[in-house]
Amino acid sequence: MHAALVARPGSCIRRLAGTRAREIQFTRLLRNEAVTVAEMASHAAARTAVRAAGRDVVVVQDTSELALGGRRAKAQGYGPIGKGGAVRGLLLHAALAVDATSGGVLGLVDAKVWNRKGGKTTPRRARQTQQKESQRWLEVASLAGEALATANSVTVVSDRESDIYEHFARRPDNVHLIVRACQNRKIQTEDEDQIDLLFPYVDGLPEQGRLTVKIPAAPGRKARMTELAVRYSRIVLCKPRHGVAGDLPKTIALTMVDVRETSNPEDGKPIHWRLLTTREVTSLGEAHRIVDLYRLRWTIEEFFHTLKTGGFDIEAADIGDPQAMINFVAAATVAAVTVMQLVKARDDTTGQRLTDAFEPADQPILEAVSAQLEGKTSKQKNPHPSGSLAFAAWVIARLGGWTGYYGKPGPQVMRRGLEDFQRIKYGATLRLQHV
Ligand SMILES: [Mn+2]
Repeated sequence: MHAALVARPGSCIRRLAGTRAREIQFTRLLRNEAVTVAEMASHAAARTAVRAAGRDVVVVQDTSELALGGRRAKAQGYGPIGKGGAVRGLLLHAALAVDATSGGVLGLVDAKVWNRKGGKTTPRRARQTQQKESQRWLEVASLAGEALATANSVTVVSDRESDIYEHFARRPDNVHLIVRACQNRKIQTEDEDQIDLLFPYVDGLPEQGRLTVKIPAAPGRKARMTELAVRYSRIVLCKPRHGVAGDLPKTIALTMVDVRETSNPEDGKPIHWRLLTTREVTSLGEAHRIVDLYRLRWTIEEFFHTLKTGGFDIEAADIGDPQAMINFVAAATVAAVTVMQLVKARDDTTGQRLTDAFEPADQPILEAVSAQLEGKTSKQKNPHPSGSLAFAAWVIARLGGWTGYYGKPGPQVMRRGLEDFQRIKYGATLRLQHV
């Protein structure tokens, strides 16, 4: 199934399966209870853990809504996503491990795919759903602590949705957090009896320095170099009065790093990030590091882009059975991580090793394929050192139809090439077994 997904993930399931009979077979496979999202995710996480050993790792996590339709999707049993409930679909929460030094993607840490209960949602029901769903942030932190236990350090990074008191209170000892704050929480100041509010307190601090950073391009925004004014301070959060478990500590000591753009950009709003972190910050350099680690969160946005419009077109998969679609999304998630690694490795800027995305046993096969591709066009040599991920990206891109002359291979090409490689690998494995 994984091979078929890499082959034609962007097509509807009927085209994917080929015929009506195969479609039924395929849907049955996806419905098969033995294929679970949890199993696919934990299998991928085990491979990621090997790659993460001894490194400083950032785990970026976020949720994405998969819009699958309106009335028809509702009739098929898809729950509401977004506001208003007219759009139906699934939710995907994904967490990726990234090398904190190079920014290279190391693999999937966790993936959850779920379907919200449909029907009219009362405010009470909506609140319960929200509370249950908010556990996803905490679960990634706890999973990252276990699965990546051999990493040199683990920092879990997430956006404003994850600004949850419990998230900070329950983080594992070996996991640091960087969370963009959205709640103007009560904080304790030097005078223990005096309670202040977080945002006005930080706004009132003197500027402690400036940083120049590159803001990546986004829909409706060009990439730009910009200057950020920096403020940081140790702060003590007070436990919220309502809606938190009784066993949580009354206060949590954290650091806030506040950065804001000093000029107005041509397009969009100026940046203002209030970052809460469990890491200590005592200098401008350390504050800079927190901002850099937070900026790696961008990787998860790129990943969702690959999964949606950029390569896999997952929202166009026409699968009527929500359970089958959940499994389909999970399998595509696993495949899309590899595709993204290859796209990012094509210019060899991340300096990643081949084993960051492939099994060690894949290397001789990739080398053999590379030699064959080079032989056909003498002008075209694989310019990258053997054993580098860039070397593998060159091979996979050529297999995917990239000529090597024009443009750069994107996710579509890598996806096709990876499918071809899996076929070659399967053939090679068969031959080895029969000698
Ligand atoms: Mn988010």
